Amino acid sequence: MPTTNTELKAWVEASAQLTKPERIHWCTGSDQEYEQITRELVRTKELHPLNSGTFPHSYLYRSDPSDVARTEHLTFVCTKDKETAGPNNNWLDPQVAHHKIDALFAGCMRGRTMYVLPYCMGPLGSPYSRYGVEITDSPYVVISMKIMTRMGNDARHFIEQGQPFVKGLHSVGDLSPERRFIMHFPDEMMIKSIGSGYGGNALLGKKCHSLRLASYQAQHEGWLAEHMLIVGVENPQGETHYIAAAFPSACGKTNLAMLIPPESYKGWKVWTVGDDIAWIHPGKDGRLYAINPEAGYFGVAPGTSEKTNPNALASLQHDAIFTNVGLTADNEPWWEGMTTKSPSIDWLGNKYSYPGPAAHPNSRFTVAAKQCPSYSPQAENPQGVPLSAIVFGGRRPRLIPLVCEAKNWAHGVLMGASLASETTAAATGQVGILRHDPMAMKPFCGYNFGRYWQHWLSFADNYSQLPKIFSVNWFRQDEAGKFLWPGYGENIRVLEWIIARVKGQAEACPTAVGFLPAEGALNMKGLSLSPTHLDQLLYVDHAGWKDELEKTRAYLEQFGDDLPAGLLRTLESNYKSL
Ligand code: OXD
Ligand code: MN
Repeated sequence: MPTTNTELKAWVEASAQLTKPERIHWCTGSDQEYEQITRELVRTKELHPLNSGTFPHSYLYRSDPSDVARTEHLTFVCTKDKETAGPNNNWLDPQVAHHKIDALFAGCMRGRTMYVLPYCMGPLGSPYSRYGVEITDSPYVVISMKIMTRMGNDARHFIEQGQPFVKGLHSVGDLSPERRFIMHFPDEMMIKSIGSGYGGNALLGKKCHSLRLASYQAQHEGWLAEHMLIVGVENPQGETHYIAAAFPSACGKTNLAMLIPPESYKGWKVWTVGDDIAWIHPGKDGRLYAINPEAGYFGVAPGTSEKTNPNALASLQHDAIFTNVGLTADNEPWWEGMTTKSPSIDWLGNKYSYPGPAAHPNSRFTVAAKQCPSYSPQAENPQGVPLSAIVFGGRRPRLIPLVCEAKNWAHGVLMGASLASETTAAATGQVGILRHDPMAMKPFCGYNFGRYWQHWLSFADNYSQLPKIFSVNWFRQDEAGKFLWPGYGENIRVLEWIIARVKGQAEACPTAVGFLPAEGALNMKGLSLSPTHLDQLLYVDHAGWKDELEKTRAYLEQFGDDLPAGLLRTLESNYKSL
């Protein structure tokens, strides 16, 4: 075995004993290995090579049609007691969970190769990076993890030197939703996932490690693991401010992370540090610093276009994997929202027939972060980037203003905790239902939300230079159901105001729900938006807010004794001010 780490050796041996693979392959993470695995997947027709002239080294992967999104009802957090996992998680006693899932793992890799993938989340050698080893029987997972993480010998080297590592065991099993589970054992730093090959369930470095286990670890160690993009916004004077922003899955994090400012914003530039996850640590100076633990993007394809995200399209011109998208007659990937060409084959591999869809609504692209034209020169900084602002946003047709600054840190935590959004195709279940999704972490917080909010609140006691907190809503609609705000590149206008507020240079109106941009404070140059639209975008409906806070209180109260008194107090004082 290519390891001297006795813990790793013993665990790989035990996993092989349980799953009975035909052979074991230790991944090196080399380009040759990637080539060899993709070649083999092409031979077995699991990968479909795309047009080599226009999309060189790129592939289409079609998953099992029943395995296209995260399955939250089959995802468990297995802590010693149920209260630690909290009402926000499905819980099983760890012993019961191991027993249940090991029965499914028994012999499941017979005749297959077991891949052992050492990986690092975060820049190699950063004091904030964390390590893991995923054992899997899915070669699709191997090539995806090569893109999404620092995978292979370099990561193994750190583990050999004694860095702790998360143990992840994954098998596609028989892909039956009846025998699918994603189980987390935070006290053992272990993940076991079976029955799904879908990214969020199977690339264990992503949601399972970097959010569920990491958030649990972060609570104990005094940092934060968040479902946030990270961007640097550079102004024409060359000054860059970093913003971390939490939005629920498939609500535009990747688009905001790769924003291109409109014509009227000459000299402004947005730099992408991360599009999905931020690990946030307090620095010695009392500021918060963020790293992106990932090395790639696993983005939602539909809706990605020249208009919405030209940087993503540019990133996808080579060396990308597309999952469950359609194909054009030229053997190029196609999805809803593309304005050029038309689909000829749908995501299931059938001849496309109108009205479609051609691509699954949760079809994805997987691509290395460094292929993005706006990839930040600071993205690999081992110390992370200093945060000027934290933003919470959801998909809300009514009530929530375009942008609002929290009155203070505790109010900002309440804003995050009150986040609600319409469900999307990133998880199985009905789409478009308004649900509470605090800090956009509902599917990802590895412990009791009540304790998580307390952890957030505690930062105000310990650090002096915290970022300001804001809420945004790009999705407010008029009476006729039309979006009031153009979004995408125009969102820079809101980011500009946020940064100006951080610098104490923009006017705001104090309202019962927070500080809103004063008249004329949002830069509208070059945007033809009627003043009534802007009024509607910033309108505070007091009765609606009272109702909202009552619903939030009812939601928060389910956390009982774990609900921080400070959060409830903040809610009550907001209620009174309405
Ligand atoms: C994702 C998700 O894939 O949030 O990032 O579901
Ligand atoms: Mn996500």
